[in-house]
Amino acid sequence: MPLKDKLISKLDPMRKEVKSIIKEHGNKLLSDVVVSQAYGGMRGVKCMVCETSELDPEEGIRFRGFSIPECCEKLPKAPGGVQPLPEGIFHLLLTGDLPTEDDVKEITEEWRKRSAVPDYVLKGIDALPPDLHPMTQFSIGILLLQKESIFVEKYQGGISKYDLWDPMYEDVMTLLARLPRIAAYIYRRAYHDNKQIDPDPKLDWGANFAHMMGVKNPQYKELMRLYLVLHCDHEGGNVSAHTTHLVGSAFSDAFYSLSAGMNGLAGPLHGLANQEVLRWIMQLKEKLGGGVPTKEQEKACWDTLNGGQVIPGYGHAVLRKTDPRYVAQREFCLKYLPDDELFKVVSLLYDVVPPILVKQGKAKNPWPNVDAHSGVIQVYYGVDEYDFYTVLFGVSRALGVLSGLVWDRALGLSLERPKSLTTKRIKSMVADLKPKA
Ligand code: AMX
Repeated sequence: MPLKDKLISKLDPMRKEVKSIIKEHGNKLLSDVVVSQAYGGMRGVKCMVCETSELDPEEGIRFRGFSIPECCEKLPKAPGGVQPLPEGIFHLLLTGDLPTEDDVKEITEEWRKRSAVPDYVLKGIDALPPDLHPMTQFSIGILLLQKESIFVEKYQGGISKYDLWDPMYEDVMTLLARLPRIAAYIYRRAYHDNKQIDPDPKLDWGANFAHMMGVKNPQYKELMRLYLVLHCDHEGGNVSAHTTHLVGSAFSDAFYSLSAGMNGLAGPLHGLANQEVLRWIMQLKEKLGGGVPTKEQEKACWDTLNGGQVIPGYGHAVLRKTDPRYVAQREFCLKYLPDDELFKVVSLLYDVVPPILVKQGKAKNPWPNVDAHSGVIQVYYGVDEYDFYTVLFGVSRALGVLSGLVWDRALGLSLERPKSLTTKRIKSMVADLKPKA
């Protein structure tokens, strides 16, 4: 069954289920909120819905119920490849079903058909300083695509809010089809004298992205397939997913919503941590005189902490164990680059950093997250322009947050509008508030 028909077959049952949950249980408490949570980034407050994935603090992410090892095993692979195809994870996130080989071929073909990036978008990027941070260029590139939004056209033509998922789906498919070209264009322009590489219509989405970036080693195509699967989604509350969802709740189209989400991903506490990790490791190497540093790393970690900075790539707002996305990348390294010097540094840091963070006693999770590992693999394949790493993350994250946007409109989710309070108001309330049991 074609992807869109499959999605259509899921809509009514899901809408009925949601409607009946709201009708029967709508006034039951999901969460209490205490004063410190209002000031503390709303950690742990259960107050939003995301269908595509769910994060367990101990186990890590599950995409539509499937863990990372299960996805790596069950999702279709490219001919001759062993890594899961990003088209497959998109199918899973969007429909809730594992795809067949034919399903992923259909998505590859659909994205190929929609992939031509209009000239004015490339010209718009050309007008930017090449040394403007790649995430800024990426966000602008996404916004420039907005001119062709079908969602806007249909909305202006008059459409029921329950039918908005359809033009949203169309925009999402076009946007995903074009993202690798925009990202690769920015990469080649910023770091390779603007020598652009034409897409190869025979390649799948991830491999074509690797090809357009110009990395020759064929293993890199496999890496990118894995990378684009691993970073795709992390439930609804993280900054990039929440921002995309929030902006979309105003019926802003997919281009506005994703661009906003990417601006959040560009923060160093979120996706930008991947570039910061590499910068930090290289500074460490320099400080320690090159080579694989030894336990002297401990001192360098303390210097960072005592300087009031965070150790990038460690800690997480929800996870309380080593991130399975870190583990999957570590397994890739053990297979393809076991003797790489930087991989050894990363492995040593895995021994050194957690006990230090525990000793410092602040971070609730001393274990590495996804960003602690991704950069060193890029360096191994010659992509050593750290500032570009968050764009790679962004291309992947689009798969999840855009699938979420289609479902937001399909379920008719409301404009997001929580209630804020002033400190003055909170002070006036606290005497009468009960402490959490
Ligand atoms: N190094 C030093 N201190 C850290 C730390 C780290 N890696 N992780 C957390 N802490 C500190 C916090 O800054 C906070 O200090 P404060 O009380 O002085 O404000 C304290 O420990 C408690 O924080 P927390 O509840 O454990 O984490 P959080 O939910 O507030 O923040 C995160 C989570 C990811 C922002 C934080 O762990 C961090 O800054 N890590 C480093 C940056 C990073 O790797 N970000 C990427 C995360 C994954 C992603 O989104 N891509």
